Amino acid sequence: MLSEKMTKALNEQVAFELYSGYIYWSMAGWCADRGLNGAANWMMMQAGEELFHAHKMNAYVIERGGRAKMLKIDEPRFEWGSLLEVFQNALEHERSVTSRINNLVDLAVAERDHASTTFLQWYVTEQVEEESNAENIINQLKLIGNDGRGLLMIDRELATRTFTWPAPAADAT
Ligand code: OFO
Repeated sequence: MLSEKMTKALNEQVAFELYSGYIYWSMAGWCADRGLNGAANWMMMQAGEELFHAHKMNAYVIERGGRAKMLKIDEPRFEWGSLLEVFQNALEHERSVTSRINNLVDLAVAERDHASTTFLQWYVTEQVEEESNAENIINQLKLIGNDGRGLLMIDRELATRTFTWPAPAADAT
């Protein structure tokens, strides 16, 4: 069974993962508003991943006998100056998520909660990908600078991203 402290920390992270989804939905809206439909697609797929991160963690809290509590979700940022700034902001956010996941692992280790330590490894690995994805796009956007054709090419590439909600058996919860 989860400790009260671990339950509270996981419930807070569930809300933060939903907040991540809110952020990416907001970024998708900004991109679509500027005709960057590929980037908007990328953000929508990312938001889908975030909802899955929240779902997976909430299911774990319930499975371990914790009391799942839905907490308040903040309103995300609405405006950015450029697509580069959007992705820089996304990377900054992902780094804060990584730090929160690391804190959760520290708590699980301190409590000798081996099940949670193992469960959280999935998120540790996922964060490597989350940061790397944003970093790669930032590097490409920096390379093209103010070149409109380059931006269109990147936008086409971002349009190809897909996300499929994992099947329950692959849920690992
Ligand atoms: Fe859930 O990893 Fe991004 O925020």
